[in-house]
Amino acid sequence: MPDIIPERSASSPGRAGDWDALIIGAGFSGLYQLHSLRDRLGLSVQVLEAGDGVGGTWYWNRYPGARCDSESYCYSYSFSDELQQEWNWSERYPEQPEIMRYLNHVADRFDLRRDIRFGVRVTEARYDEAANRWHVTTEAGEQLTAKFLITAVGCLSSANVPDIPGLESFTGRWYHTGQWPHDGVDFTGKRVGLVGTGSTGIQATPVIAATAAHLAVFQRTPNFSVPARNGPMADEFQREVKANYGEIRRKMRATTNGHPYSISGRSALEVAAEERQALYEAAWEQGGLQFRATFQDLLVNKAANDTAVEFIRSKIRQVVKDPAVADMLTAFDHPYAAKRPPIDTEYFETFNRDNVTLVDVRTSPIERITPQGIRTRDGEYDLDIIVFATGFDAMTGPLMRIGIHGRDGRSMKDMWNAGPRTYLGLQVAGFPNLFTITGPGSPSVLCNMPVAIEQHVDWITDCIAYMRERGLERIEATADAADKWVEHVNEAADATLLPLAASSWYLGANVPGKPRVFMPYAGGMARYRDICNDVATKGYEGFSLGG
Ligand code: N01
Repeated sequence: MPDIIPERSASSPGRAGDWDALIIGAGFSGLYQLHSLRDRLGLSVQVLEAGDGVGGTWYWNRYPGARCDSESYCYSYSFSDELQQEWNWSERYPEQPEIMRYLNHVADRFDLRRDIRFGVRVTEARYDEAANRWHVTTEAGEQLTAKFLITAVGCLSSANVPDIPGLESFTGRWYHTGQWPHDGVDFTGKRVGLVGTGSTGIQATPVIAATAAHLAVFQRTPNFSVPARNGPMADEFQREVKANYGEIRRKMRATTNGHPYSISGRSALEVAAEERQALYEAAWEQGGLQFRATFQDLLVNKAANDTAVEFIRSKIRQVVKDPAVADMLTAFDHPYAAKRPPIDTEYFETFNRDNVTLVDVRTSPIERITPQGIRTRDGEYDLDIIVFATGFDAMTGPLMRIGIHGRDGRSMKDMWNAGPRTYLGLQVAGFPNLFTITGPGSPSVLCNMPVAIEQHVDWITDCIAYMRERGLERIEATADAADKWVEHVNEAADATLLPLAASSWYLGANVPGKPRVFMPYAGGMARYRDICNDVATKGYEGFSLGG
């Protein structure tokens, strides 16, 4: 797609406050969607962003140790060759400030800021059928209208602060990692409690432990983690990547997870024990999410998965000196990678420090937060700071907190009270001209996110171009297509081990009262892309289009 920037801004509204398209969110997806609709199609577009800057999830998640688990050279946009040639990454995995520098560079390079309004939170969106317009209301009470409404709100942007009794009585300071203060938190000399051992808690633990007087990690579910093996980006590797970006991007688009590596064709069960061990050792040394690709059946065959579980368990036991702590860290209750697998830098090593305690809140649950700290069934922990690394109301949360009402005033919240229902994760029946980038029912979080985002943005942009060429004003997923898609999403999940993790946020299980439905599409990114392309080639099969 060419980087065409028209001489005149296309983004002046036809009449006050009325736009061709409104986009909610200025993260990876909102920025690229703005560029595509404005600079490729020439539409009038406004982006409404709650934060004071671009970045989306990276704007909010500034917690200590925040770093991307995808490798930097492939956690980036592919739509502009000039952009990928001019940008240099400094490490194997980019740290949060580096991703922010990158996204700010993108916003400047493509002159995006003039069409983004910062500090504007959308509180309601209602579809007006007679006018075929979306009416959007902001927290400040402003009203805007648009023919197309596109949510670019991310999958992990609605913080989940657990409802633990007594939190309001705590006399220290508490923070959620997804709403981290922009001027940072000084842990020096402080007694810190960290609740949660997902990807975030596992990244934050070693960094907080390095300066805190004492760190207590409250673990409910032991988690698998593989070393990230982060390090500086070698100049030679960067040159090689840039010389081969075309091929690398082609490969990323053709794989299940949107990463530039293939999953092995071998079963973990067909190789001899010694060879299996050697392959796991090599993958462990290499580090990163690629560990999942060591064998083709790790995510579909429990016996194969068990071999990975045993390997990781033995590695943790070699690192952690106290056998009782090692027991707590390895009392796994789910298959490896059935929850999003973290990668780490010295997470397990941190439990060998004198100033770190692991607290098992599975056997001894948190009872309440007191003015002094956290009380579990069996102990009291005096704290100056509590850090909640307790995750997000994922995928549906960011959409639900905007009151979205479709045809006949029907609310998305009511419609999804038994779980999300979309067609391709892109549209919801009864909500014409609304597109949900990386919505539930699409691969999104099971994929390297920029790959999933670019695929959705390109598909939406092509769809709107198709409509404009034919004078079509309205597109809406049919209820029948959505029903069939939901069935297919369930089948795809059931063909894997992913639903076996009882507490996974993929299932909504981390938020009390949320329906347990496997939300992302587990059929693989490459297959999903083919399905979406096929739907478009057949004149947007499963959608009803009107004048
Ligand atoms: O959240 P999580 P996260 N009492 O939901 C625990 C992405 N990400 O922020 O498992 C006690 O995974 C909960 O325990 P349990 C990535 O996709 C990406 O870590 O429910 N504990 C769990 O241990 C990731 O998967 C990157 O029993 C409570 C933890 O809190 C996603 O974001 C970095 C509790 C939550 O883990 C979310 O990760 C970080 C309670 N009441 C994250 N409630 C990068 O690539 C919850 N927990 C950079």
